[in-house]
Amino acid sequence: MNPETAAAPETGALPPLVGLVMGSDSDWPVMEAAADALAEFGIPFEADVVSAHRMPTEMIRYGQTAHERGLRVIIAGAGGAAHLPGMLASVTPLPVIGVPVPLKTLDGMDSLLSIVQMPAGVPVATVSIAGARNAGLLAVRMLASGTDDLAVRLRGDLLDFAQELNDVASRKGA
Ligand code: RP5
Repeated sequence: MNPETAAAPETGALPPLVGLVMGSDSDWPVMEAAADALAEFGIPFEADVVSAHRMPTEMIRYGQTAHERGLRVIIAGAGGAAHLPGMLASVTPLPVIGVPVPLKTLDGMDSLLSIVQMPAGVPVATVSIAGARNAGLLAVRMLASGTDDLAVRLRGDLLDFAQELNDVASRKGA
C-alpha cells in the first residue's frame, strides 16, 4: 500500500473526514500506522503527499480548502526540516496533528523540534517521534468530541478500546 491507495478499501465511498498528508512517499512506512488506526474506527480518510518545500503552492491550497472539502482534522507527518504541519496550521481552521518522522540522521530530533516549537497563535498538536498511531487515535478522539451520531458512536468505541487495553495490561500483569 502507499499514500495514494491507502484510503480505498476500508472507507468505501464515504467522503473523507481526515486528511493524512506527508512530505514524501518515504514517510509512508511511519505514517501508515495513522491510517491503520483510522481504519480500525471506520473513519474515512484521504492520504496524500503534499510537500511544503517541493510543492508549496499545492500545500497551501490543500490547507486553505481542507475544511471546505469536509475534512475535520489534518494529520501531517514530515521529517528533517519538517515544516508541513506548521505551514498547514497557518492556513487552515482545522486542528492539525503533527507527526515527526525520523530520518537517518539526528534520530528524528530535528523533525520533532521543527514541529513542536510553534509560535503562539498557530497550534499544532505534536505526537512523539514516529507516533503516527497516536496521531490517528487523537484524530478519532477529536471526531468523538461532538454531538453528532458519529461522535456518539466513536465515544462508545473508544471506551471499548480503552477497556481492551486495560484487559490486556491486566493479563500481562497476572
Ligand atoms: C521531508 O524530507 C519529507 O517529509 C521526508 O521525511 C524527507 C525526505 O524526503 P525524501 O527525500 O525521501 O523524498 O520533507
